Amino acid sequence: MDVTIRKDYQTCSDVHGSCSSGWYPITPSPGQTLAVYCDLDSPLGPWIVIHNRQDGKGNFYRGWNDYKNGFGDLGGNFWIGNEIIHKLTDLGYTIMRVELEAWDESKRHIEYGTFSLADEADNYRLQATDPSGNVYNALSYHNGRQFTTFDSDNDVCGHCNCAVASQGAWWYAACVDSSLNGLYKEDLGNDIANSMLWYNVFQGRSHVPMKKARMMIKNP
Ligand SMILES: [Ca+2]
Repeated sequence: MDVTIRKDYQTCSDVHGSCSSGWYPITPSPGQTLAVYCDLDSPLGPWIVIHNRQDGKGNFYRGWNDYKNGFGDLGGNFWIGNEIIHKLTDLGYTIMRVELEAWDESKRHIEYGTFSLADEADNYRLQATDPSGNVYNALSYHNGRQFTTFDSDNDVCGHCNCAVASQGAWWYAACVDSSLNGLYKEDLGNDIANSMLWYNVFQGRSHVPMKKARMMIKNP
């Protein structure tokens, strides 16, 4: 896929100041327009939202091609697609912010000053370094790992497929400190290893199901 950003909306920054948060078109390939959500409300934006989960709607237990090409409801719960994330990071969208909301409605965030996905030949290998924020860096364990889905096992668990074990798709190692595409579960006080989780959101607990999660990128 040849990603070009439409000149009139080359970046979310172009609409900053004159418009509010909303959907703006980019052109991932000639003749194809993709709406991306530009978040102008979160600090130090605007951002292009690449992943959003705000309730239990939508199936995130999907295979390689769905995660490659993207899926979901762009007005609700979605994964924008590994191919376009790779192309956008290649174009310089190399700052990534994760926003989390727990079931007690407390909020956490972490930003990565250096973020990129490699190409499909390298199974969309993750780089996420230079963290800052107010939550544990639960991507450190996944930094440098390839993407794994239930039908494409690129993790380092020799006896398992972490996507199957964790019911999601992620840059699994063996297996998770974070898994924002895991199952949507309510937090009733017990850790749930295959849920949409972020390690150590609450001190002393490892696999806490999140209520909301969002990932977004911008250029420096
Ligand atoms: Ca494996």
